[in-house]
Order: sequence, then C-alpha cells, then structure tokens
Amino acid sequence: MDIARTPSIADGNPQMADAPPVPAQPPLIRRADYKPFPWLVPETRLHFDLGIENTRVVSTLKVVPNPDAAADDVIRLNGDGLQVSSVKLDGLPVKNWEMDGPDLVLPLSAGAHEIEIVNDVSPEKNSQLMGLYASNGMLCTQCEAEGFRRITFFPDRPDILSTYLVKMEGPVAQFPVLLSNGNKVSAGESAGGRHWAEWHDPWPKPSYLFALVAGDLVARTDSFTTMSGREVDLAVWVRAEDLPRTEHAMDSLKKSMKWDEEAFGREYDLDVFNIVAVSDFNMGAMENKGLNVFNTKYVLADPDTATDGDYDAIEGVIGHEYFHNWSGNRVTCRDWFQLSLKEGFTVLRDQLFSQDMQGEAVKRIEDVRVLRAVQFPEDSGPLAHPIRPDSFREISNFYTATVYNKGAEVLRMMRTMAGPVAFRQGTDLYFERHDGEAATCEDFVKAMEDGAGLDLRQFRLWYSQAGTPKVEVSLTHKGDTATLALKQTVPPTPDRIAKKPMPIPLRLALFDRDSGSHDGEQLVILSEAEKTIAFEGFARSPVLSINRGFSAPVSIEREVSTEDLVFLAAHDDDPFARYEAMQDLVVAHLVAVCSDSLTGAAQEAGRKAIAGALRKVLTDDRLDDSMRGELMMLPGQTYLAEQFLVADPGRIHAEREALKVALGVALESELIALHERASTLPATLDHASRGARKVKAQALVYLAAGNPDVAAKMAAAQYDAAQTMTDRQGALMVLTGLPGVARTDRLIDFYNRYRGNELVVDKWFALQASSLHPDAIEHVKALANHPDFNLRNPNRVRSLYMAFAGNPHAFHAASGEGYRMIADLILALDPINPQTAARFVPPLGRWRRIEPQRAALMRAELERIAATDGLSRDTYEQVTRSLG
Ligand code: 0A1
Ligand code: ZN
Repeated sequence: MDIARTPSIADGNPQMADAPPVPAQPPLIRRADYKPFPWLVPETRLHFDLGIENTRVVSTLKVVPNPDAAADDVIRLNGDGLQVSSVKLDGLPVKNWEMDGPDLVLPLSAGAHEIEIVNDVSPEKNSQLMGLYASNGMLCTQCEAEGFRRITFFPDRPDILSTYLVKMEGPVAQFPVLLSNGNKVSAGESAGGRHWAEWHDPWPKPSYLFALVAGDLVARTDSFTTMSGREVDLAVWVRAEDLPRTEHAMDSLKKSMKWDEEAFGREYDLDVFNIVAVSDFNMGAMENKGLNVFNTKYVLADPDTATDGDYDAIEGVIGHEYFHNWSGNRVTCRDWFQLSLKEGFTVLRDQLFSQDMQGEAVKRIEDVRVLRAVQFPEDSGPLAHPIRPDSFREISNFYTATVYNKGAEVLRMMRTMAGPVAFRQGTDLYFERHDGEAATCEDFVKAMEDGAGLDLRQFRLWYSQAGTPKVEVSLTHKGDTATLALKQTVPPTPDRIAKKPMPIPLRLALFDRDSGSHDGEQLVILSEAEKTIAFEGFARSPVLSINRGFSAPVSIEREVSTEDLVFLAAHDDDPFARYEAMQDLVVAHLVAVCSDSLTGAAQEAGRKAIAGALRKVLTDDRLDDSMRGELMMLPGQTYLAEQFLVADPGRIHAEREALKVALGVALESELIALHERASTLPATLDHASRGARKVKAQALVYLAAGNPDVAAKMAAAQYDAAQTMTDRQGALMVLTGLPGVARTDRLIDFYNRYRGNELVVDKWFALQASSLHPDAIEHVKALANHPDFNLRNPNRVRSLYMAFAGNPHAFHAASGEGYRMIADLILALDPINPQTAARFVPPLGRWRRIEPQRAALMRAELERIAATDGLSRDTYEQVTRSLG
C-alpha cells in the first residue's frame, strides 16, 4: 500500500492514538478478498515491563519480503487503541511512520529489516478482556482472534507465523510467577525487589496464540512421557486456595495427551505444558501454544462444588484445548474464514475423546442435544452462516455453534463415509502435508480425498451452504418389498436462497416387528434431491430406524405411527435411535397439541402412549442409569419451537409443563421407587453412582410437576443429605421452582455454605434465573442488585442473564419485560465488554419465528439497541443482521 494515499489522523507523529470511533457501518470483510501479506515476520522479540496500571511493551520484529505476495513499500502493523512511544528501523529512530486509524504504517524498502516499537498499555482499564488484562491482581492475555493488536503493533493475522522470544520483568511480590509460551530459557533477580524470566517458543506461530501470565499462583505439577519417550513437565496454575480442586484437570490433561497419541498419532512437542485458570474470561478456554489459559469453570472441581456434568465438561475442554496443539497450532488457519478448520476438527476430536472416556451412546446423545438446542436455531434464523463463512464485520461473532458443532458434524460425516481407519489416514496426511503451515478448509478436504480415498466433490457444499437440510422420509410396503423414498431440501438462508442437494449419509436399519431384530445396518448416501430404494424379503412392513447415531446433521420428517415409535423406543439396538424415538414421540404429540389438531381423546391417547414408553424406560433393568437419564429427558423448549414456522413460546411451555404433570401423576410410584433405589448408591464418581444421580434429578423433575408437595419433601431431604454438588444442585433446582419455605431456606443455606466460591455462587444465580418459579423475572431483577452481581465478570453475567434468556416462561413473558431486560443488559454491557454483550443478541434475534405479538416486542428492543450511538462492532453486526 502506498502511504501517500493513506488517510492520516495526524501531520506529525501522534504520541497517542485514541481508539477511533466505530464507523456507522463497520466494513464487511470478505473471504474472497484474501491476499497474502507482503511481509513475513520470521522472529519476534517482546519485552514486557509489567504493571497492573501500566505495562510497557518493547517489540522487535524481524521482517522480510514475502516471496509469495505482491511487494509493498510500506508495512501495515495492526493496532487497537495503543499509545506509541517510539519507533526504530534497523536500530535508528524514525519519524516517517503514520497512524492509519488504529494501525501503524511504516515505509519500508525491499529486503530484511528490524523494526522496534515501544508502546504502553493499561491492563487494569481493559474491561473487554482482549489483549493484556488484569484479573484478581494477576496479568493475563487473550489474543484470539484479534487481541494481539491490543498489546503491540503487529500484522495480526493468522497466516503470519513467527518464533517468539519473550522477556518479562516485574515486582517479585506482586508477580512471583512469570509464564509465556514455549520453554523457559532463563530467569533472574533484578534490583528493587524485581525479577524477570525469558521464554522461547521454537515453533513458529500466529500472534493469536501468544500468551503471557504474571501473578501470584501455585501449581499442581506432574509429568507425562510421550510415545517417543520425551518427558514433559505439566502444571496447572491456580490461586493457592484453589489448589485442592485441580486433580481432575491434571488427570484430564494426562488422559488427553495419551489419547491423542493413540487415536490420532499426535505427540506433544515442547518440554512443558502449562494451564492457567483465570476468573475473568470471555470464553471457555484458549489453546495458546504451551500455555493454555482457562476459565476457572473448566479447571476447578471437587465433588462438593462441581457436578458430574462439570467434571465431564472439564475433561472435554481440557481435551479440546490440548488437541488444538495439532489441530490449530501446528497446523493453523490461513484466515479467520477457515476457523472451522481448527474448531470443527478439534470439537470432533474432543467429542471422540469424551466418547472413549465416558461411553459413546450417552455422549453422542448429549452432543446432538446441544446441536439441536443451539445450532439448529442459529441455522434457521437471521444469523445463519455456512461453517466456512463468506463475510463478517467482527470475527468474534463467528465463534458459533455452526462453526464449532456443525463443523464437527461435517467432519464426522466424512468419518462415517470413510470408516475410522481411512479417516485416520486422511488426518495423518493432512498433518503431514500442512505441518507448520496456515491451511484452509479446502486443504483438509483435499487431504481427506487423497488420504481416505473419498470423492468429496459434491460434499464440499457442506462448507458453503448454510441451513439445516430437511429429509422427508416415507416407507411403503407391497408384497415382500419395502420401498424407502427420500427427498432432501436445503432451506434458504439470508446469504443464499437457491441451494443444491448435498450428500447426506444416513445409517438405517429395518426391523422385523415380530422378532424385534434386523438384518444389519446399512449406510445410504442421499446425494440427489430424491431417491427411492427397494428392500426385498419383508413379508410384513418393517419398522424403519433412520439417521441412526445421528449420522447426518439434518432434520428428518416422516409420517410414523405412534406404535412404531414405541417399538423403537423399546427395541432399537442403536442407543441414539432409541433416544430419538422417545424424543419423536413427545415432539409429535406436543406439536399436534400446540397446533390444536388433536381431539381430547386423541390427546389422552398420546399421553398414555408416552407414559407407557416412559414407564418401560423407568423400569427396564437392562438399561444403565446414565442412559435411562437421557431417555427420561423431554425435548427442550427451543428444539420444540424449531418444529413450528411461527412458534408460540407461551403455549409450548404450557403444554410441555402439562405433559410433565400428566407423566408425573401417571408414573408417581415408579418415579419414587426409582429415586429410592438410586439413593442407595454411594456418593462416588464411578459410572453407576453418576447414573444414579442423573435419574434422581430427572425423577424429581417429573414429581415436582405431578405432586409438588411430595417432590418438595423429597428434594429438601436430598438437599440436606447431599454429599455431592450433583445431588445438591439437582434438589435445589427443583425446590427453586416450587414456591414455599423449603425453597427459601435451602437457597439461603446454599448461598451461606458457598459464599465466596465464585463458581458455586454462579450456580446460585443461574438456578434462580432459570427456575420455573412464576416470579422468576422479579428474582432476576433483585439478583441484578445483589452485592455479588458484577457486570465485569463474564461468568457472573452469563450465570444470571444467559440462564434467564434460556428460561422460556420468564424471557418470553407476554408483557415483553424479559426482552426489555436482555436489551437493557446488552446496552449496559456493550461499553464494558462488547464480545460478551453481543452474545445476548441471538435470543432476541429469533423474533421472525415467534408469534406476532411477542415478535413485535422483540423487534422493538432490537431497534432500540440499533438506534443507540456508539455501539461496538460486535453488537452492531449482530443487531443489524437480526433486524435483517
Ligand atoms: N480457540 C478457543 C476459543 C476462544 C476464542 C476466542 C477467545 O477470545 C475471547 C477465547 C477463546 C477454543 O476454541 O477453545
Ligand atoms: Zn477450539
């Protein structure tokens, strides 16, 4: 770029570059516009003089022309709100640089150069939690996606790979521990109670993987011997009082390291692996090379303060971040449009890991439940985008369930089509070909074609087309032939109306009604818009089990009898399909009830059929409790709402609750018996005890609907006797929804018992915000004024308001008060932490799929936000897309 044509904010050298006001319309960045950067930065040296109020950064970059890019006579270094103190080029001070908006632009002649820039940042003022920030007196960083530019000037894009040598210095008393990426190479004391440490990361990496941590931390340490016999020092760093809660995190790390060697042949590549837990964090965790930074939520656990679900989530997230060392770090992304290259792949890897650790069936069911609750609505709403988006204004808005979870499903389909062995050959080839590179989704697909022997020409559409495909299924029977007719449609989305058919791998089986068995599963790939397949040898019409294991992320539509669903719920040998039959049974019933298409008698018959199927689930002693707990769960409100073009959330909620009442009444004795039997298991972490705790919580949910007095007594007793957080929280969840003294007493007890434990107090906020209590809105308003509520801590904000936004009867209150509260939150949070604020827009953005009165209220709140001056890029983009 020619500097003469660059608009400049100053004639001389501005000592201070204020963050520019956000333009009315932040620019749209397009995938098609990708161009390699004219310069490479093979080496980066950083010096940090650390302070909470002010940190001085000296950055020295070796730059050389990029042989694969068009030459330029300037270098553009991205910045974001930085104060420049000085710039040197090849050792000499220069003044001919300019600020172009937030970026620093420096003229540069061809050849190799060294650029030194000195700038200051203020960690304590950084409430966005991007770049270098302070959390509980410690300093830490978050650089993905574009946070490094808030630390120093740099070509802050993932295709610029550099080795980093980092020296940091600060007061020993305040920052006894100094960590960065890679291996520690030296350390020492300096005058005035100060010390320093130097870290070197030999693996070239993009700036988004840079990390630094300085603080008063202690570590649980351990070691791991890799498959080639190298010893790696492991450490999990936390505040001293949290040390007893780090054992599970360390175990999870060691399991992840071993699993990645066995399942994907991936070995760790540094002498140390550090994990640091921080209380203030926008997301779950971050895979910085050799120095993962985690939200405390995904590190700290003991049975008294963490639920079984928390234990599993910790194992999954530790695995996820660790697996990024190969899928993300050794092979990174060329640009942010390729985000699913690392995220979809790493989610698939963490799902397979958790399946191996916890059991395949239940994990698959949980993953599909999340996909349907979060990704399906995204794919059918105004924020729909392909797993490889074509454009964005703010990349933080694209860390979505589509890029992550649907991305994982797309790769899982390749694995289903290739088989696990060939899929592994594909991933081996991908890692071998692209190690040390910034790659694209296309590179991955090509490696899969070459390594796994798949033809993925048509399959590539899964990367470019958004929207959840619909597959209409019908099975007819004549003579001894069953004929399956399949028809696919990919719905229009805001980015594209006309869509092409995509290959949809469907695992299916045809059951003989009499024997209850089938002759083997088949994989049918539906590549065309329509297809019919004949199956011979069926004297009677068989029962079809389709999309077994959820082999494709599609929605299946078919006319199926209640009788067939009851059959599958009891007999299907694919555990997912069994779960699915239970779900379908309930979905079909509730959709019909909410559409007023059932007579009173038909409604009664439907409830009876569901009660009968659920009774079998409660009493089938071949089922293990963990699976039983899954089969007991009713489809969630959002998934139910997805079944309607225009949903009435009030009606859906009321009918879903009414069904719970009916089931709670009809099955009271079975539910009580199940609860009693499960209560005899010990409070240990083994599979059977965990399953028992799951069914106890589910039993209480139905009993609370059917017989609130009995349920309140049982829940209070469970609460009082609880030896685990799973039991205590399960009981309190039910009590919180039931008016009465047991509720108040136990809520007070819970708070007093765990006061000061941030993560457990988060649960206390969330339980009340998500409760069935009729006054939940009032409770949330009161909690917003609680002394422990704090807009600056994302976990606390989410614990109150995400829980509230997911609570249908409160968020969708017909008055519109719930919508107003979320809009008020967005406006209050946006100036503090835009990334977290923008995450609250999607619940309001669903207005088009909601009945007209509520839709108008939701839209009005979006318009109120849109009309506010000075919105962040994050919130601006989400709100304008949602208004469409
Ligand atoms: N790469 C991380 C997710 C992540 C993204 C952005 C962040 O900035 C606040 C933090 C974390 C992962 O997939 O785990
Ligand atoms: Zn990730």
